[in-house]
Amino acid sequence: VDLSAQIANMKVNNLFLNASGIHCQTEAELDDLMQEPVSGAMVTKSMTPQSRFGNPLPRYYRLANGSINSMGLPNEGFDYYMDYLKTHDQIKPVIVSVAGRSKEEDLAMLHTLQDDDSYQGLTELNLSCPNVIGEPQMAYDFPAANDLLKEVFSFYKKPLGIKLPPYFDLVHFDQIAELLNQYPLSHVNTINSIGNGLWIDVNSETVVLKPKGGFGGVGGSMVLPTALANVRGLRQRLNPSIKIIGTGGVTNGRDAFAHILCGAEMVSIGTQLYEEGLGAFERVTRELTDIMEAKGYELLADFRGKLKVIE
Ligand code: RRO
Repeated sequence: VDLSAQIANMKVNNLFLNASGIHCQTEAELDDLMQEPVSGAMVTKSMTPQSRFGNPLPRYYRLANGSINSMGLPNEGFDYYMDYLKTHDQIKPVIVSVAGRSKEEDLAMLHTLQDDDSYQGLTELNLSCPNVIGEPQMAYDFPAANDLLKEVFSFYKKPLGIKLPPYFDLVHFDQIAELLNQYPLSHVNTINSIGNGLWIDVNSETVVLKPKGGFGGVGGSMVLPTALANVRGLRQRLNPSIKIIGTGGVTNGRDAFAHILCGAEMVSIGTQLYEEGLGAFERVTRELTDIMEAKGYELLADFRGKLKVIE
C-alpha cells in the first residue's frame, strides 16, 4: 500500500512523525529520528529564542492509559536548531516548532526563518503549550491568536501551520475555524495535550508532578476520543487547503486509521513513542498497512475523511 502524504511543499512516503516534544530536543535525539527508517517526517521540540531548562522535576509521569507532563518548554534555543538544520543531511523533512513566550518572541523567530533563504521547510507555531508558568494557552484566547496571526502573515510567506489545543464545544470549533480560515495556513496540528489535568498518588496523598502544584498536560490513549473529535470537527470546518496533522492517543494502527478517517493527512505519535521507543513507527505502520490491505485500500485518500455517520 501507499502511505504517502503531502503538506504544502513537504512530500512524505510515510504519514507518521513524532509528536513535538518526544525525542526531539537534542542533536542526538534528532539524529535518531532522522535515521529512523520508517517515519516520513520529524518535528523539533518547540523552541524559544533562548535555551531553557524548563520546569523542575519530576515533570513527566506515566499513567495507566497515557501520561501527564509539565515539562515547561525545555529546549536548546532557536539558534541550536537552525544550526542543526544547516549541518545535518535531511534524509526526511524536519518541521520546525516555534513557541515563543510572547508575541514578540514568536515574531522574532518567524522573521529569522522568513529571511533565511537556506530554510524552505515547514514551520509550526505552537499556540497551545499548557505548562509554562504564568502563560495561558494562546489558542484559547481567540482575539489574541487572531492578532498574532494577522501580524505573522503580514510578512511570513513560507509554509506555516499551527499547533492547537483541544476544544470541547462545537461553538469553539466554529470560532477557531472561522478565524483560521482567514489565513493561508499550510496545516493545523491537533491536538496538543489536554491542559491542566491532575494525577494523584493516593497512597502518599501527593501529586505526581512538581510544577504548578501537580497540574499538567494529559496525553496518550485516554485522549484519543478528544483528538478524533478535534480532527473531525476541524476537518469539517477548515478550508480544504489547510491540511491536518492528527495528534493524540495513537498507540496502534487502528488509532491511526481512525485519525485518517476523521481527515488527518499525517499522524503523530507522542506518549506511545516515548514509552515504546522509535520502534513504534515500524509497528504502527505495519498495523495500519495490514488494516488497509484487509479492507482493499491502496491509498490513504481511499478512506481519508470518509467517516460514516449513523443516519
Ligand atoms: O514543554 C512542555 O511542557 C509542553 C509543551 Br511546549 C507543549 O506544547 N505540550 C506539552 O504537553 N508540553
